[in-house]
Amino acid sequence: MHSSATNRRDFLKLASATALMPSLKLDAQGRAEPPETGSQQAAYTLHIQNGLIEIGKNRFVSTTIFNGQFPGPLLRFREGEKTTVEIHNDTDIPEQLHWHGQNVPVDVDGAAEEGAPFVPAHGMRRISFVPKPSGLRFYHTHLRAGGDLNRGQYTGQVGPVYIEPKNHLGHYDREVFLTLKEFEPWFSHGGDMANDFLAGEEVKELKDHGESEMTASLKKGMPHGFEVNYRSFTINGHMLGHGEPVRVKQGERVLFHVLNGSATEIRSLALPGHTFSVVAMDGNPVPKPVQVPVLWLGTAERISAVVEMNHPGVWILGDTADDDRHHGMGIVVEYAGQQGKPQWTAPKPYKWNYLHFGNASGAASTPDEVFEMTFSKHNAALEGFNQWTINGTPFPDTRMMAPPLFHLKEGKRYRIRMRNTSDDTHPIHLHRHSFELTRIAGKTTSGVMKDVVMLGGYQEAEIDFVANNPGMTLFHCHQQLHMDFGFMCLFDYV
Ligand SMILES: [Cu+2]
Repeated sequence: MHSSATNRRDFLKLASATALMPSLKLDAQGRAEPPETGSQQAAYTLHIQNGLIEIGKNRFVSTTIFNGQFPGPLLRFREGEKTTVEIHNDTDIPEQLHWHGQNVPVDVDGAAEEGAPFVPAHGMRRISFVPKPSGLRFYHTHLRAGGDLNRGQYTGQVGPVYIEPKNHLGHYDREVFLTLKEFEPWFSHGGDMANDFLAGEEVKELKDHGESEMTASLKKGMPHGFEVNYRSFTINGHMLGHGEPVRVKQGERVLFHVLNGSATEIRSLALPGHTFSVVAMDGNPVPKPVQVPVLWLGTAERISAVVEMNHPGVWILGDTADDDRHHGMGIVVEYAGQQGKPQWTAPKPYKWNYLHFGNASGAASTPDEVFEMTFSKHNAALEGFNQWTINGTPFPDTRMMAPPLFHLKEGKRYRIRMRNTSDDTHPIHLHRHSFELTRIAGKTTSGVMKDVVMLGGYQEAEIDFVANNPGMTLFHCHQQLHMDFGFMCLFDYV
């Protein structure tokens, strides 16, 4: 699971990496310990550095990581208690560290598009903030990678954050954190990503529009725009069969905190003979913690789910995509006293539907204003890369701030009505605010609070948020290729 102390020592020897900072205390599993309350010092020190990680036996990946390990150390905060973090950048490239899913000020948030300062190359930033809301969050780089697969979230710059809630997520015996991540990316024309797993109907008008534009482009002899593929797939930095198994006992209730740390991929997870009781999405408790056979997570989504260990054996907790699982996307779950080869059984096809977790009756509160947004793809328009637009406007491919497309007034409630004229699924993300799902797969809902939501190909969805955190606010698709090639816009407070 977590990189063991031995692996970490080996790594340090191999890579001659900077020593871990003394203020970062690690437990036996390589996780950082919770900060001391009231400490004037930095609770955590993070080092962005180039290094090697051993994802399989004698198989090392060279990438950019935090503190010599992948995933970065689990940072535990207490909701509402001010904390200080030092971010050192030991690389040659100015970096951004984004606190994903937290309602923090712009200068802490870590997105240059909003105006947050960079962590200078070979420099340091010391930031203080009040962690919130509670639950599973994460930190990751927020650099544009463009066509450079050694930058941005194609690297190993991902680590989990857990903000201790005032009320715990029901009854469980212990927590297991799982970070899903691919390595060794390459480009090809077109991809093979699952696209039929989300509940909801395609909207004919959106499909006609998207398909006619694609047909015109292909007729002109343009190939499909570039997509990213990966050679290796990992959970907690280890390919299936290479890390420590998750060791469980019969009757235990294990709370899995799953983070999709991918740059571009949608992931699924199943555990043969078991079901997941989803208690929180993106760290926020859901109104209805229903049981599901498969978890689906778009890029940057998180799910906290309890699994009752009532089916003894040695199992693969793995991706339902055979090819990705065969290339490492899985982890062994081993019951005490059981042995043998880890077993996999494919689950029945299952449609992922956010509606299951929300309040069925009663729509959400009425918004003060509705923003209409149409997302479009222009096939291979930017030197072979697809260009993305919001209402016809692509975000400029520079680090400069663009003029805000939408304006907010503090305290008002806004609805974003999203329409997708492309065949791709988009994990849509709003910075520094949480939003409520209000219309999904053609039905109204309420009560599910998130910061990333998947919008299916040619589908529509609506999300609401309250403008409660003044400052420039970035909205984008979290698929790195999409955000890097135009799929972003800014909101400002007026
Ligand atoms: Cu997208």
